[in-house]
Amino acid sequence: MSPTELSADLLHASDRTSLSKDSFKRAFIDNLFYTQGKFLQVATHKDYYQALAYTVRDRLLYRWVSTATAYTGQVSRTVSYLSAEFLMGPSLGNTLINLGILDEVRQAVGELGLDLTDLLDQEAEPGLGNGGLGRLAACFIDSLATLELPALGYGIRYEHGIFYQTIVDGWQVENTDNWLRYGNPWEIRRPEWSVEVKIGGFTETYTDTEDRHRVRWVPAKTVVGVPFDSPIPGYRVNTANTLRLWSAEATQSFDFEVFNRGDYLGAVNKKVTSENLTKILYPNDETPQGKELRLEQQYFFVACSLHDMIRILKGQGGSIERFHEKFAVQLNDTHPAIGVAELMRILVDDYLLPWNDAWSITTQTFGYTNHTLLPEALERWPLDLFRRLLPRHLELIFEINERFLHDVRVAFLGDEARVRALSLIDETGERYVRMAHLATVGSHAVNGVATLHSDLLKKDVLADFYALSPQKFHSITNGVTPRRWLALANPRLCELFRETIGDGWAKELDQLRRLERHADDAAFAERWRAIKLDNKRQLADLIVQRTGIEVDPESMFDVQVKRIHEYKRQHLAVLQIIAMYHRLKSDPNAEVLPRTFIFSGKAAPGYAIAKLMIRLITAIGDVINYDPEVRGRLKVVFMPNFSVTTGQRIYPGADLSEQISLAGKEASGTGNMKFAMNGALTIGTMDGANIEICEEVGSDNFFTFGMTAAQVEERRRAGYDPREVIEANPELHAVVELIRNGLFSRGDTELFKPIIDGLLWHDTYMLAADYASYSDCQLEVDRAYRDTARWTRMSILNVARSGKFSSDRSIQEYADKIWKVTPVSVPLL
Ligand code: T68
Repeated sequence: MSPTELSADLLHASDRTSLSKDSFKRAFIDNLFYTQGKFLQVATHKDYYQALAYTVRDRLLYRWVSTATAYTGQVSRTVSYLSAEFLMGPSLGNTLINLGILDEVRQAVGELGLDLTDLLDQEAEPGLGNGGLGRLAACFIDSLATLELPALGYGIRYEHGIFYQTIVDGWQVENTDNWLRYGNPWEIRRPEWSVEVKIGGFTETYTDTEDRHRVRWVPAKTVVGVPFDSPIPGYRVNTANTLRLWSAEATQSFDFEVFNRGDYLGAVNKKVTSENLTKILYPNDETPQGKELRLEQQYFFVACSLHDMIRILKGQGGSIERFHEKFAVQLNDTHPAIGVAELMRILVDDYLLPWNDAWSITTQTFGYTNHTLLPEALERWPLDLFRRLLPRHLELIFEINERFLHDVRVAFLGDEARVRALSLIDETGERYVRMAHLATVGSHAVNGVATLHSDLLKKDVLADFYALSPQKFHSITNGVTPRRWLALANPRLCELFRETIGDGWAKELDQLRRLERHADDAAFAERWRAIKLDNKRQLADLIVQRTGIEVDPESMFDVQVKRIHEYKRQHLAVLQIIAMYHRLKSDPNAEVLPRTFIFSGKAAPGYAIAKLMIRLITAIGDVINYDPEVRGRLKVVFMPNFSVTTGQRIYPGADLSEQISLAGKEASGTGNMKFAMNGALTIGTMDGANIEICEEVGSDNFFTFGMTAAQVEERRRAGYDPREVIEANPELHAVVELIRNGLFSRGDTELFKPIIDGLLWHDTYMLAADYASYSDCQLEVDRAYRDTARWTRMSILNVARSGKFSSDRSIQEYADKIWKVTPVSVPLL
């Protein structure tokens, strides 16, 4: 028997693989004893969780090893998804869904006297991302595995993820995240595949044995990247792909040379410095520039990952010339764009390939996804910082640039303005490397994340690149995984799906269309409403638990959850809430539709205005929630610490989804999709994927307002004066005055001055211009909500028509248009 057959034989019917309930219970007790060292009677909830996680992981490992074995025997093209962020959320629940054993496990632990929900709540969330971009990476690897596509997710194992947000006296306070405190049962450390990464130093020329001039990089230091692997199971398939996150370690944990000189502290210093590299996740500040450690992080994980791919290629007997045939590498934004220069360095310096061959391999390897239109968010690195860290890469970038600009000059004779605009180096002031240009030039495919976004990329941000190579440009609208965002988050609704249309929808979300024929069925609508009400009750419980604020589940839950940013315009919603409050105060007996406004989201720690926006939300809550005249008809809640876990509890309980960014600013949005598939109706601008959601669900089932991206442009060109608009609108004017005069700051007229001044003097995101339209649209929302039958019908149609927004559809498009990869089905060993 071969070793593989031998272990496969041992695995069959073992307590570590069997999905039967009895076997599962035995394995759970076994893990509790042998990994946690506890008996059932004395164990804590944390112990139970750990034991359960290991028990489930054992069942996964069988699929994981089978997948690795199947891939090793194949030469099929593999996707490498390079992302500085993977916002995975807890693994246990999702794994149970994807393995199809949620109910069985609930029963098994129930028979041991435990409640599965309590145990699921014990898992610390790995918050290794800031928001949409990191969560997209997580949805995408779920879909890659579900579609049985060979894929690896490559990223960074931050010791501290996104900060934990608390609200103190109405202000955001950032607390250090420590997700690894109790260990991580889902990861396996793989020191045998560690990679040495060089940083700093200088370059020198030499003559090789064949008398050719070559360049050599003499680095200043070396760090070791150690991979930690986690399994990513597909939904009800045998495939379990790998998420490989790199952790930085010192080459030697202790510097004996320094020690022997008698410098005891200095001896450990080097180790500490190296390990700082992957200590923290950077928040997405508006200005990403100038953070040396951040560039180091980017290079570190990209270098480790490319090295790892070459190891895999070699392991299969492949030659370096075929690198691009084996790997399709996707750059999730520009954070891994240094990979273009690193692959060139490897091919040209280490493998001595001719430049043109190296360049052809490189461009056939990479694809680049852009996620932002905000010019200030485009990554640029000051040249001297870049040279200090990556001297050889800078030389290569200069060379790439020289050759590229030659092509530009040939394509646009005499157009030196275009040459400057396209250059990889920004020379308008201090010199910078433009990472989006490097990514675009180094990739065979560039894509935006929604139709409008891709169009604007072609028209503005990357217009000159589009003129040069239009065939490179694609549009792939984002999606979200229905496994986490429906099956796991909204079990009640999914039970209704199951009874009505079966459960094929979880793999083929378009099947939700079959719900359409029940949209006018009164009994079905009644159940639909009852489910929403139950979800709202649960959410209300969570709200009182987290904020102390009591809310009425019968009121409309009007929700805006996402990062706090001026362009997302949480403050536009605030102005509208104050107007409603003002109306109610003017006529206390007015017929007002009770609403609960729920906000949640983090502000980047260095983004003062965003933090002040949070303070404004909590401040209006403090006034409105406790005003007896309001009689509880309006409530404003700020839920602290928005995360994947809190999202899972919020989306299913929402009636109204606020997607109110200024048109042309939100690349796509993905929360908008999660709301729609959970039966919330959207009030939104024609921005990002809102446009496509509106198209899919039908404009009768969607509340649109505000200027289009084209109108925004037009208005700006015509000369926009916000004061004019505010003065001409008595309602808006009154609202601004209330804030300005200190109603929400106990008379302090300074506190919210930056927001008010911003509004009056600049209004960069044109709140005033969109205000009236938003306010009218909210009245339309009120009317629709009062007609319960109409609202329910709209809600059902939103869900039924949300199939397009499955990340399975997005990934299929990437596979067909960009990666050219096909599925590999995995037989169990
Ligand atoms: C988001 N971007 C887009 N960036 O804003 C959103 N940035 O419209 C889109 O739906 C989503 O990406 C997915 O495509 C981000 O989330 C970041 O989080 C980020 C992180 C680090 C640096 C810059």
